[in-house]
Parts: sequence; structure tokens; C-alpha cells
Amino acid sequence: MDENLANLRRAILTQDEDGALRATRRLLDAGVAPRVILESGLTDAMLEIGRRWRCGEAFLPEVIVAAKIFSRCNEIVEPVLMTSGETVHRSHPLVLATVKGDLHDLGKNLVGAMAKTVGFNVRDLGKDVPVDEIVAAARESSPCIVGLSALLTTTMPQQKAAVDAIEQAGLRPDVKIIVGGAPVTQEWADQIGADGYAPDAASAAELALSLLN
Ligand code: B1M
Repeated sequence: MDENLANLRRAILTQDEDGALRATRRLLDAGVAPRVILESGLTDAMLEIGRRWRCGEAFLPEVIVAAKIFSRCNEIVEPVLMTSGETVHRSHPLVLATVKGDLHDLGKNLVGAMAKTVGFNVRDLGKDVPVDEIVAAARESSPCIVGLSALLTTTMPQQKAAVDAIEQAGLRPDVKIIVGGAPVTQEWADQIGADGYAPDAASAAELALSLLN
């Protein structure tokens, strides 16, 4: 299994789409848990791409291609994740968005996939989503949980803007808000008045579940 995971990571790092898809199928065929493939295969490879990019060892076109391969592999893994024994049937709404100005959506998509496995009815607004749209969706889906992803330090303030706008729209406390993304911390979540922060997609799903109670 470790060798197959290593093959998957290597294929993403060398922008070998066919190799990555093959390695993903092989892992699924071998019965490896979809969560492990998502976290230890796909996500770890993107973290390594990020490290190389920062050090000047990788360039933007490679990052774009790697992100596309990530999504293609995720398309194969997600349906298996949905049919895994972990899926519970509930139908509480979870509105999900990457905030305005931010085009990073791989992490948000993982949060959506994990949230579906614990039974949330996920309404994914996509990326670069303006605050007004988030408030409108929260109003339509209320009572609900709103999940806001931000990957750039420059777009984190949009999470605060959304929390403030939901508050001003009078939608609290029926709308709970969780935040996440690489630069986001628990401290930031507390500072902006969010109900919670999760460091990864699986914890985000668990956090959302805990907020239902
Ligand atoms: Co960009 N990028 N990027 N990028 N990118 C980062 C984030 C960066 C850290 C890279 C670096 O420094 N070398 C840096 C941000 C620096 C900063 O702000 N401090 C950066 C930059 C600077 C930029 C541009 C400005 C580059 C440029 O154009 N000059 C530009 C901005 C575009 C924009 O958004 N307006 C840009 C563009 C891009 C691409 C489009 C090429 C591509 C995104 C493709 C896509 O998403 N469809 C991209 C990528 C791929 C990255 C890195 C390499 C990888 C991000 C990723 O997808 N990781 C990233 C480096 C890094 O993060 N180390 C980087 C895999 C993904 C599964 O993890 O999204 O972190 P992540 O999600 C995690 C957790 O954060 C968490 O769960 C997931 C794990 O389970 N999580 C949540 C995420 N959302 C959550 C929500 C929750 C809870 C948990 O609750 C709601």
C-alpha cells in the first residue's frame, strides 16, 4: 500500500495524469480507505508541490496541472467514499464556499466530500464567492452550517466579512459558521466570531456534526 501511495504522490509531482489515475484505481482496488488516499496520497502531494513552489523548485504551470490531476483523482475517490460504510443519512444543510478573491478549491471540495459522508446535504457555492451570495444561501438554507475556506492571507478578511454580514442579517444563532484553510487558525476563528475552526476536511465534518447538538 505504501508503495502505491508513493506512486500516486510521485505521479502528481511529475504531472503524470495517467499514472496518477492508475495509482488511484490500484489503491481503491487494493481496498485502501478513500480517506487515506485523499489525505496521505493527494493532499500530501499538493503540500509537497506547495513547498517546491515556495522554494522556486516548481513553477505556476506545474501547480496548475497538479491541481487538475488532484481533481481528476478525487472524482474517482469521492464516489467510493460516499458508498463507504461510514456514510450516515442525515439531511442537515451545509453551505460551503471559498471566499471572494480566492480561487483555491481543492481543500473546500474535500471538506464537501467528507461532510457528505457524515450525512450533510452540501450546497457548494464554489470559489471566489462574494459575501452577499453567502448570506443569501445561509438565509435560504437556515438553520444550517456555513463553511468558509480561505487559502490566502489576503482573503482571510473575507471570512470575517461573511461572519459579520450573517450576524447583521439577523441569521444567528440558527446559522453556525466554521472556517478553515491553510493560513487559518483557531485563534483567527475566535477573533472573527466563527463557531469553530478545523485543520483538515475530516475534522471539519466532525466539527460540523458536533455543532448540530
Ligand atoms: Co496558490 N497559494 N496561489 N494556487 N497554492 C498557496 C495557498 C501558497 C501557500 C503557495 C506558496 O506560498 N508557495 C500561497 C499563499 C501565500 C499566502 O497567502 N500566505 C499561494 C499563492 C500566493 C497563490 C497566488 C497568489 C499565486 C500567483 O498567482 N502569484 C494565486 C492566487 C489565486 C487566487 O486565489 N486569487 C494562486 C493560485 C493557485 C492555483 C490556481 C495555481 C492553485 C489552486 C488550484 C485549485 O485550488 N483549484 C494553487 C495551489 C494548488 C496552491 C498550493 C500549492 C496547494 C493548495 C492545495 O490545494 N492544497 C498552496 C500551497 C500550500 O497550501 N501549502 C498554494 C491541497 C488541499 C487539499 O489543501 O486547500 O490546504 P488545503 O485544504 C486543507 C486544509 O487547509 C483544510 O482541509 C484540507 C485538508 O483536508 N481546509 C479546510 C481547507 N478549507 C477548509 C475549510 C474548512 C475546514 C478545513 O471549514 C470550512
